[in-house]
Parts: sequence; C-alpha cells; structure tokens
Amino acid sequence: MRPPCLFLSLLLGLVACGDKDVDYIPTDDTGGSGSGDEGGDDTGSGSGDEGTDEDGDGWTVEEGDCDDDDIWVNPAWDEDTSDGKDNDCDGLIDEQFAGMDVARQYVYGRSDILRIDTVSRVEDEISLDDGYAPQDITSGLNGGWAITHDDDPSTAPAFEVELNEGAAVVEVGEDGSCTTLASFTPDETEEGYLAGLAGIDDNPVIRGLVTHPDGYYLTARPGALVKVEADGSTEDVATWVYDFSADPDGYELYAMDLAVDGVTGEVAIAGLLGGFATWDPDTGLTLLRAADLSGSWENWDYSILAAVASKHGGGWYSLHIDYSTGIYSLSRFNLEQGEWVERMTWEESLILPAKLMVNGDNGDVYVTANAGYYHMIFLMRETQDLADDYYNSGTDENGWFFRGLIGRY
Ligand SMILES: [Ca+2]
Ligand SMILES: [Ca+2]
Ligand SMILES: [Ca+2]
Ligand SMILES: [Ca+2]
Repeated sequence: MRPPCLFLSLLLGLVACGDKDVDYIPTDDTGGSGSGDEGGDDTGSGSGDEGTDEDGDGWTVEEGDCDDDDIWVNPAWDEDTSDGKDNDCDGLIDEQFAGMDVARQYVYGRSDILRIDTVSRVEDEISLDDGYAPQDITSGLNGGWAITHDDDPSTAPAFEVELNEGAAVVEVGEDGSCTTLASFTPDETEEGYLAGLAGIDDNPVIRGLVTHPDGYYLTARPGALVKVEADGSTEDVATWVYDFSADPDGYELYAMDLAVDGVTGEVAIAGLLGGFATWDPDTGLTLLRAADLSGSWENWDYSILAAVASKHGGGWYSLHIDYSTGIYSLSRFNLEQGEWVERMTWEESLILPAKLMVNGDNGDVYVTANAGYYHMIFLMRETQDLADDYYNSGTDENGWFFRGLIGRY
C-alpha cells in the first residue's frame, strides 16, 4: 500500500516520501490528498517524459523510484540486504539497522561513545580523549564519528575534570582519539535573550551536527547554519533573525538542533518554541514555521523544541518539552499545515529527554534521556502506543549523561 504523500511529493518536489511500512504513519498526517492509490493512473496524462514509469512498478522517478529500470527498486519495497541494490530508495544499499551509537558524557572523567545493538546490549564503549564533552554525534566523513563539544555547564553538566575551552566540532577516530576540526567562540552579538525564558544559556554557541551526503558537516549557531568542511574551514550558508529583543517583529528562529535527510539532502533546523526551517544546498533556506511570539510572553507557546530527527525520505520528527505542564511529546512536521503534529505524549516529570533518532528501516524512534543517577533510551513505537525502556543504565554509577545518538546500518 502506498501512503498518500504522493500529492505532496509532487507538489514540493520531494523525491521520496513513501514509506515501505505504512503502519506507523497515520495517513491523515500528510494532508490526505486522496491521490495515494496504487497504480500509475496518477502519474500524469502522458505528455512528455515527466511522470513516466519505465519499469512499470507503479512509481515514477518523480515519486521516488531511484531506479526506474528495476521493478525491485522503489520506495514501497523493504530493503533486501543481499542484492546489492537500494531497494527502498533511502540512499543506503543493503542496509540493516544494527543499533545505535550514543554520545555519553562523564563528569568525573573521560566521556565515551556507547555502542548499543538492536536488542539493547552494550557492544562497546569507546573512550574519548580527555577534555571533551560530547553533545551531538554524527558519522565521520572519514570513518569514526564527529561530535560537538562544549564546556558550557548549562548544557554540559558540571564537569569535575578540566574541559577544553569553548565549543568545537571534533572528529573522533574509531579508537576514540579526538581532533578538533573547527572551534567556535561565543559571539557577543549572539546573546541568549531567550535564556531566562527557557533556562538556556547563550553558550554553547553551536547546537546540532549532521553529516551532509554531499560531504561536509553542518552545525548551527542561534542565528546561522554553518558548513564545516573536511579541512575545518567554516562558512555561514544561511542566516535568520534569531534575536527577539532586537527585532520582535522579524523574529524567525533560534536554532536548537539539526537533522539531515540522507535521501534528499535537505536539512532541518529546529528552534526554540517550535520554530522550524529547512535548508537545501540548491534552494537555500525555507522558513516553515516561525514561533508565534506575539502578545505577552505568558501567552507564548511554552513548549521547547529540543531536538529534531529525520526518517530518511520520510519526514521530520521532533521532541518537544512543555515545561509548564511537564508533558513531553513526539511530533512530526506536517508540511501542508506548516505545523508540528503531536504523535505521542508522555509525562515523566523527573526524566529529561535529550535527543532522538529514527530507525530508517521501520520508523521506531529512540530517545535519550537522563534522570538523576539514570541515563536511558526510550523506544517509541506509534503503532503500539509504546514508550518503553530500551536501555537503562541502572543506578550503579553516578555522573553519566546521554546526549546525542545516531543509528547504525
Ligand atoms: Ca518505476
Ligand atoms: Ca523501480
Ligand atoms: Ca536502502
Ligand atoms: Ca538491497
């Protein structure tokens, strides 16, 4: 069965928004265009090449068929892990979800990357060099990983070891060796005017880190998307109005996290109070939702958009925290409505969620969280309305905090 996102994908030129397992995406979420029927009758009236389906598998190239000469390749298939093809058109060949790598801070010593398999067993702990406090994690351009590091105690907990000063994008080798690629110092002009509101400081300067399929990293300052090349050079590829106090009418977004769609190369920029934009290397920045900060601040949407993730070729998911009610939610961005649509909520007033990751194979969502002596990962599965412990550290040892995580295929 094909999900009804065909109309949207044609409208917006998205190459692949079909999901091979439709059960975890309610069909009303993408707008209900009614054009999601099976078959080739909605591929145009036959004028010109656009919309043709050469292999007759029911999917045109425009709809996301990434090999229109092969019926065993289109977004409706599950991945066959042994045929050397990208059957499900998610940009990965023969992939199989193998678990996740999690950035874990340790306030009394070396932080590490915890490698956890698909049944929540710890496979490996890769100890990082001294002085690094990882926040975000992504796959390294040359193997290993890349992390964001920052020494700010408002987001990095109060470390009892000496940390490297400032914020940086750092490459991490398979053995945990760390090489600073690009350093960021606090910008006097980028002060955290929302700090009091959200309890968030203007440091750590950068938030979010993704590896773009075109071969570079992207991180974000509050008001800019920053490209970090493999040689460490940096460039602001997009900027936006982030300073509410300086420009209350023009306010757009205060960046909190990034995600990248490995299929389309599109990047999501999620902001405080629900602001949301996407960036594409060819078309640039598109502001999809500005936080509504009209009226007095007591009336603002007090939900904090903490993190965003991509299901490759299948939409943007976010983690919201409503500090006024203590309710957390998992939402998905609805492009037609220009709005976050709540999918699951949970209330755990003592547990602070950190980041999320979507399993590109089946849509399961994993959320890192911390609570006192515990650090844990939730597994969230919409079809079962499930928010379950996937990994729980237990209380043996204090001082560990889970931050970012990435899926492994
Ligand atoms: Ca086709
Ligand atoms: Ca095909
Ligand atoms: Ca694939
Ligand atoms: Ca395959």
